[in-house]
Amino acid sequence: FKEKQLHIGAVFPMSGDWAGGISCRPAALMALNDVNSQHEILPDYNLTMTMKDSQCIAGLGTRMMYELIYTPPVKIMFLTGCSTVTTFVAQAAPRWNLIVMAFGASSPALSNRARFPSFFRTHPSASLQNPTRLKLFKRWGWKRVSLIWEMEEVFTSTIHDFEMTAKELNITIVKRQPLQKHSQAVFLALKSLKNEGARIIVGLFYEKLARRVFCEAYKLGLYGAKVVWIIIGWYPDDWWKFNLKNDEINCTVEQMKIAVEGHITTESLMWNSDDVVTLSGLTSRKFKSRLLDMLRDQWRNTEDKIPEILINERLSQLTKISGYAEAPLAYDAIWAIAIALDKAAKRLKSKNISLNDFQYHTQPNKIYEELHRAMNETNFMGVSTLVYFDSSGSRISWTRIEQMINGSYKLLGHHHILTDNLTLLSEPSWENDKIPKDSIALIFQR
Ligand code: ABU
Repeated sequence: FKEKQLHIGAVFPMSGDWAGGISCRPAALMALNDVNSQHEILPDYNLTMTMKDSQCIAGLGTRMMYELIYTPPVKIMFLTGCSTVTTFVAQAAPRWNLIVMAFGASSPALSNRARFPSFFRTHPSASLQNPTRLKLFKRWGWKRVSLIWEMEEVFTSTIHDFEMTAKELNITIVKRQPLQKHSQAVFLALKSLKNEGARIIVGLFYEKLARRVFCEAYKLGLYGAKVVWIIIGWYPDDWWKFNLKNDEINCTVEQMKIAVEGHITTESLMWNSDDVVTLSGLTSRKFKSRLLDMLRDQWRNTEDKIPEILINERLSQLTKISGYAEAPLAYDAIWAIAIALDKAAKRLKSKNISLNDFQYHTQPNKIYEELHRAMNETNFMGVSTLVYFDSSGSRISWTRIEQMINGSYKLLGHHHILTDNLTLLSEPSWENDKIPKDSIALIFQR
């Protein structure tokens, strides 16, 4: 029995552009339960989490943050997901001496320590994908690429990072195309890409807009043997089939399947190998089976009763559930918070300060300072591999490369940016067995 209470505030995106909270919330709850039922870390404190849904909307998420701050009890740290929300929460948090930990925020902008001094994340920055993309382009002989991205800071900052590195490698940007959400804007943007002769296209957008993009690409014929799309790899499997009717995407599943065929994805590797025993004692295999139980409970207890047969169907295809890929990051985020709290508690004890003395407005704030220091010292084996933070509060990881073949993702290989080690298990399948060209071939006539 742990006598004292410590509270953290959490904002999960349960719907919207990235509904990762669906899998990440149960993963965080599982971690909370595991932390509270052992006695080495935080022996005197029971950790509780007050949760809100941000719907991955910046304004709503910020309101949730205020509600959590101004409704007792005092929260000592914050947990967030979704870059658009996290950016606002993490920028404001230092005003209340709050450290923010994100399990699902990939925006490279968040690595700016001057703007986000109290921010840490278990989710790697999306800028990690750029060296991998460029490595692949070199391998396939592509020197002319086009860029299209949703106008959110998470993507704008990734594109900015891409362009800086691409420039050093003498890669020419054929077309830069920012993208608004509505269908007419998507149509015009893609038409303009097509008119410029775009062949190799890096596309960065949330899943919902991705469906619109590929539907318009189908209508305009911007797909097939001569066009290669390189997009984000963290969408759930089958993302291109979801919600077509509800979101008024005027393409059939068959048309979408044709449009997405052959695209390449890159994404951070977020799962440890099956049998590695982690700090919590869990292996990834065990974590997965417990997550499955948690998800089952979550769906059994929803207000609108979900039939058991549907629950079983969903659980038989975990990789199609939003946030499944990132669930280990949420589990490890809670452990990182608990370890930092424990370390800070021990150091503060010698100064006669308890974590329960934490206040939002004391300056200087010894508890905040010790917590920040402890966060910087994080180093443990988690279900998402080794957890430690660089000087910007982010993580480095392997990148996984996949290709969509006949409606399913096929693993092509991995890349590590620090060692520049690219291991390809197989080359992509190209139509006609030829690597597509990066530009329209010039035909000289006599
Ligand atoms: N892997 C999910 C990242 C979501 C986001 O950055 O908003």
